[in-house]
Amino acid sequence: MEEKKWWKEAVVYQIYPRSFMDSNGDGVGDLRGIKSRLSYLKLLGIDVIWLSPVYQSPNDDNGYDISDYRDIMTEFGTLEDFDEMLAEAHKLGIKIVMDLVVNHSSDEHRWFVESRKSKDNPYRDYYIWREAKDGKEPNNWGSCFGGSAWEYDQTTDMYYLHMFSKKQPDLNWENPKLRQEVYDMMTWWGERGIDGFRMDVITMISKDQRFPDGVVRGNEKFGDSSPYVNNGPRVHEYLKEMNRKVLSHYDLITVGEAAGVTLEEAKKYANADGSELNMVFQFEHTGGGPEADNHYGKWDSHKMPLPVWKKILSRWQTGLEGKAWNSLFLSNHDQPRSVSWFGNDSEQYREISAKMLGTCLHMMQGTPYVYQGEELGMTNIYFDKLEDYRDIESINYFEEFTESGLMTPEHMMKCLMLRSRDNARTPMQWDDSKQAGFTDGEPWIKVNQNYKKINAAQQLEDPDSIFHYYQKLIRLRKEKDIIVYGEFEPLYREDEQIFAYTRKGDQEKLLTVCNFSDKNAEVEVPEEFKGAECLITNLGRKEFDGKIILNPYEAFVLYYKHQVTEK
Ligand code: TEU
Ligand code: CA
Repeated sequence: MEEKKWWKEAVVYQIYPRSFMDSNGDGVGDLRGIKSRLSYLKLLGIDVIWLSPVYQSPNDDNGYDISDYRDIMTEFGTLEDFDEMLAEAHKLGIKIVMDLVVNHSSDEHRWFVESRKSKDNPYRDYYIWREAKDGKEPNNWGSCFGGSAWEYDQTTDMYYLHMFSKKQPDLNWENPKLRQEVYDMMTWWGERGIDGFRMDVITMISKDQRFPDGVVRGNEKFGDSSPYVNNGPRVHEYLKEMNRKVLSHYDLITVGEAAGVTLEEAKKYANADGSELNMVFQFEHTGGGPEADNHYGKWDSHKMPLPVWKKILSRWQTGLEGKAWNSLFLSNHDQPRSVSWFGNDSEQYREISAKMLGTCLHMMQGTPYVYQGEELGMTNIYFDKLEDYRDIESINYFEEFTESGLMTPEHMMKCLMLRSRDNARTPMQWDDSKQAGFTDGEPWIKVNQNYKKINAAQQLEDPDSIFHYYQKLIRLRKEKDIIVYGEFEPLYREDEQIFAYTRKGDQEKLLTVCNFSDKNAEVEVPEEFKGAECLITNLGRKEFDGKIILNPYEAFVLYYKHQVTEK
C-alpha cells in the first residue's frame, strides 16, 4: 500500500472567488463573502480550500493576470480580510491553498512596466523579448486564447511572448533573478500561514530557447508550440530548485496544473520521493476523445466513448501506483459543469447522475477536488447570447472562428454552450432569493435561472440531496483507509455502460459500480463480494448478489473485510 500522507487523505474544495459569495452588494464575490460561508464548507466536510487567484489584478483573465503578488485584488478585499479569513478557516480545521500563477504576470505588474521601457532596463530579462523575424513575429506560435503568442512593442521595436492573452506576458524563468523573486514571494505567503499552492500551467515555465516554429496542422493559422513549451528542457530543474528553496521548509499541499502531461512526465513532477510536487492535474479525461476534430481545439461537441474514458482513468490509476500520486477531478473553473458534460442534466437524471459521478470519482485512488456548486449538481448555463459571456477565451475564439469562416455563429454558440468556461463561473446558488443569495446587487455574470430549484438552502434541508450524498462520500474517506490507499483494478473494461473497479488492501476490499448511461445495464457482482456491506448507493438498492439490473445512472459501493482469525 501507498505511504501515508495527510494530503492524500484530504478532500479539496475549489473556490472561484469572483462567483462564490458577495458580501457588499457590488456583484463580485469577495473574501468576506468566503469567510461567511466557511461553516457551510465545514459541514460538507472538506479539509482544504483551493482559492483561484485573489491577488491584485486588472482582471483581463479574472485574476490569472497578476499585477501584484503581495496584495489582494481591490474588489476581493484587503490583506487584513485575507488574514481574517485564513484564521477563521484554520479555527475550523480548514487549510487554504493559493493559486500560484508564475508562468506569466499581468502587463500591469511593475516588473513588466519596467521591462518594456528599454533594452537595458534591469527588469528587461524578467520577460521573454525577441527581435522580429523577416519583419514578422519571431516564430509561428499561437496563444492559448487565440491569435499569435507574440505582441509587438513599439518602445523598443521588439516582440514579447504571451502564451495566453497579450495582457499576460510570460515570465523568463531562464533568469535566476526572476526565479528568486518568485521564491521570495512564495516564502512571504508561506510565512503568512497558507497551506499550499496550486500551480497554474506550471509545466509551461521552461521554453525551448531556440524558439523553433511549430507544426501547422490542416487549415490552422498558427504552429503548435507544445513540444517547445510544455514539459520544457529545464522544468524539473526549476521545480527541484523551488522545492529546495521554498516548499521543503513548510508542510504544504502542492498540485501542478499539467495539461497534456504524459504518465512518464507526471511520475517526475509528482515523484513519491517528494523532490518536486505532491501531484498534478492531468486533463486527458476532459477532452473529446478520438472522434473529436483537433482542428477546433476544445470547441468540439464530441464526447468520449465510455471505454476510452475508463481506459484513460485506469491507466492513470495503475500507472502512478506506488510511484506518484493522482489528483481526481471532473470539473474546475475552466471546464463545463461535470453533471452537464459527463452526466445528464435533464430534470429526470440530474440528481441521480450527479451522485453517480461523485461516487465514481471519490472511490478512486488520489486526492479528490470538488469544484464549487458540484456538490449541488449545478449545471451549465447555456447562454444563448454572446453578450452574456464574460470569458476572454470564449469571446476571442468566437470572433476568431466566425470571422475566418471556420464556424458559423450559430454553430459556435452551440460549442460555447457545451464548453465555455463561463458555464462553471456563474454565481454559486445559495438559496431561492433574488440572484440566488449570491449578491444584493447586479452580479458580474448572470445567475443560472434554475437556482429556484437548485440551491444550497434547499439541499441542506433534504437528507437525500446531492449535498448530503457528497458529505457522505467525504466522510467515508475518513472512515475507511482502503478508499484512500487501496490498489485500483478496473473490471469489465470493454463495457459501454458501466464503469466498475475494485480497490484492495491487506484485509479489506472495495467494489465500485457506476452506470454511466441513461439505460438499464446488467452487471454480475463478483463472487468475492458476496455478502459484502454496501457503503453508499444513489437509489436505495438493498440486494447486491449475483446478476443485477442497474437503473440508469445507478451507482453503489460494496465493502468487504476479511475475518482475521486468531490462533
Ligand atoms: O489554464 C491553463 C490552460 O491550459 C487553459 O488554456 C485551459 O486549457 C483552458 O482554460 C481550457 O479552456 C490556466 C487557468 O486554469 C486558466 O483559468 C487561465 O486562464 C490560464 O491558466 C492562464 O493563466
Ligand atoms: Ca463584493
